[in-house]
Amino acid sequence: PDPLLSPEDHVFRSKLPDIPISNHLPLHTYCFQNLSSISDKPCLISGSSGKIYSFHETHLIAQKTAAGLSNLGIQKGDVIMILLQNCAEFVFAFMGASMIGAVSTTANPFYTPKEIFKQFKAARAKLIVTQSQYVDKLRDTNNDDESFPKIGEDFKVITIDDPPENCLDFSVLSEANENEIPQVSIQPDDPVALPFSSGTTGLPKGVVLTHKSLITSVAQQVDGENPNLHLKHDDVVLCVLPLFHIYSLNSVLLCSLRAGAAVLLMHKFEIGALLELIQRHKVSVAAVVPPLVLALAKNPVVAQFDLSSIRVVLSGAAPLGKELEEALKERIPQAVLGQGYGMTEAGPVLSMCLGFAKQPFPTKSGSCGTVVRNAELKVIDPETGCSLGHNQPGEICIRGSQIMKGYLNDSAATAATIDLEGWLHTGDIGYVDDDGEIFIVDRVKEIIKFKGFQVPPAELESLLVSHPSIADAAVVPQKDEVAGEVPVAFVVRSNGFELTEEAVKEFIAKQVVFYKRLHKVHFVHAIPKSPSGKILRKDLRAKLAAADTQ
Ligand code: 4UU
Repeated sequence: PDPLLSPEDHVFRSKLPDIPISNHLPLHTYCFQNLSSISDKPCLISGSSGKIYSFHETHLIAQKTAAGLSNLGIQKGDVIMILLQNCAEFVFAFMGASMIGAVSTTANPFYTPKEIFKQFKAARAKLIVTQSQYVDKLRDTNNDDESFPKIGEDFKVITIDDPPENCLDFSVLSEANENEIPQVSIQPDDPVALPFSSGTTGLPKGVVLTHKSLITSVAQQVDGENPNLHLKHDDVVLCVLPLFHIYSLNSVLLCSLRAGAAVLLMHKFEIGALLELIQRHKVSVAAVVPPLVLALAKNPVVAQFDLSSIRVVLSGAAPLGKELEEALKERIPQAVLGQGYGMTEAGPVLSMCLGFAKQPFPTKSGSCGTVVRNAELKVIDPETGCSLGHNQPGEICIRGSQIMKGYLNDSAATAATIDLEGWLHTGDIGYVDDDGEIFIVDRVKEIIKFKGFQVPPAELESLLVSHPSIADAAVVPQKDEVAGEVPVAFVVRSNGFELTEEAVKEFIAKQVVFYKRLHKVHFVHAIPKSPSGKILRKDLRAKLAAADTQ
C-alpha cells in the first residue's frame, strides 16, 4: 500500500525521554566503559564455588580469551558456539569473541546431538566451548551422515573442565597473552551474537544481533539519568536463567556489566540452592520466569530463608498471571515486582516495568511494562495492518536500532518479520492502556513456550511426519499450570498402520531436548488446513480448550 495513503500511525513511546546511546562502539568497549571506576568490585560470582572475579579480572580474562581464540585461528566474522550452563567461562568466551569481532552462537547444552549440530551447521561455527560431559554428543558417531565434521579435524572443542580426547583445555584461551589480541576494526553493524529462534513461524533460524543492536537494547534498559532498569554498583543480580537464552544474556549479564553490578552465576535451578545463595550473597535483583515465580510464591521451603535483600523481581519470557504476581508480592513485600517483555528478534527487550526506574512510576499488576525509550511501538489490526489506539488489542510491532539485523541467510523470513518501514512484527497480540502500559493477551504465531523455552511446532511436525507410520501431524500448545504451555500433537496414522500414543511420544523424546517432548497425542483422521495448506492451529487449539472444559 502507498504509505502516503495510509492513515497516520498511532505510535507509542516511553514515558522516559530518549537519551544519547553510544551504539557506535563495539559491545565489549561499551560494557566495560566504566571499568576504571569499578575495577576492584565483584563482577562475577560463581554460585557453586563461591569464586569471585572482579571487573578488572573479568575484563582481563576476556582479553586473554580473545587472544586465545585468535591463536586458534578464529577471525573477525567467524562464529563460535557456546554450549555451556551458566559459568564464568561463558562470559569470558562471549566477551572474548566480541573483542576480536567474532560472533557467539549460544545453545542449550541439554540439546540432543541432532539439535546441536543443526545449529552448529547453520551457524557455520568453527569451534565449540563446552563441558566434558557434553562432548560425547559432539562425536560423529551420533550421526549417520558420513561427511560429518570431526572434533579436532573439522572443528575445535574446548572444555572448561578436564578435556576428553581431541579436546583442548579452556586454559588455552584464558591463559593466552592479552597483548596478542589482533587489531580488528569493528563496525556497529557487525554481528556479535547469533541466538536461534523460530520467530513467528517455521524452524529455528539464526538471529543476527549486532554490536549496535545489543548496545542499544542495554542502554534502553540501564543508561540515562533515569534508567528504566536501575542497577546500582552494590546490586547483586541473580543469574539463574540460562545465558544461552537472550533474556539472561542481555538483561542480566550485559546490563549488569554495563551498570557495574555483580552477577551471581548459578548453573542450574534448584530451589534449595537458589534460596541459600540469595540469602548468602544478598541478591538484590532477581530475573525470573513465571515457573520460578510460582516456586518462590508457593513452595513452603521459601519461608525458611531470608529474602529481605531482594528489591527488584523481573519476570519475563512468558505470561505471568495476576494471581501469581500478587502471591509473590505477599512473600517479598519489600520488592518491586514487574515484567519485561522480550523477543529474541527484537534485541530482545520491547518493554519493561517502569517501577524498576530510578525515579519509578506506578504500575499495574499483569502489565508487561512500557515500551523502552529510543524506540517506537505500535499495535496493528492483524487483518488490515492499520495501527490502533489505546486499549485496542492487535499485533505488537516495534521499531528501533535494537532490533535484529535479520535472520541468518534467510531474507524471506527476514522480510516476513521486518517490514519495509523497519517495523518488526512480533506475532503477539496485546494492547497499550491509557497509562502506556502493555498487556499481552494472545499469540498469533506458532511458537509454544514451555517455561519460557521455545518449542517450535514446525520442528516437531517435521520429525513426526518423518515416521513411516505417520501421514500428517500438527503440534499446538496446551495450557499447563506449571509450564505455562506444553506441546501436544494431532497425528494422522498412515493407512493400515498400528501406532500407539506411547510410541509417538517416545519417537519424539529420543530426538529432542526435554521441554520439546509431547505431552499428549490425539489421533485424528485429518489435520484441518486452509486452502493454501496452512495448518489451522486456531481450530486445533480451540478443540483442546473445549475438551479441557468438559
Ligand atoms: C508474555 O522470551 C524471550 C525474551 C524475553 C525477555 C527478554 C528480556 C524478557 C524480559 C527481558 O528483559 O524471547 P523469545 O524469543 O524466546 O520469545 C519471545 C516470545 C514473545 O514474542 C512472547 O510471545 O515470548 C513471549 N513473551 C512474553 N509473553 C516474552 N516475554 C513475555 C511476557 N509476557 N512478559
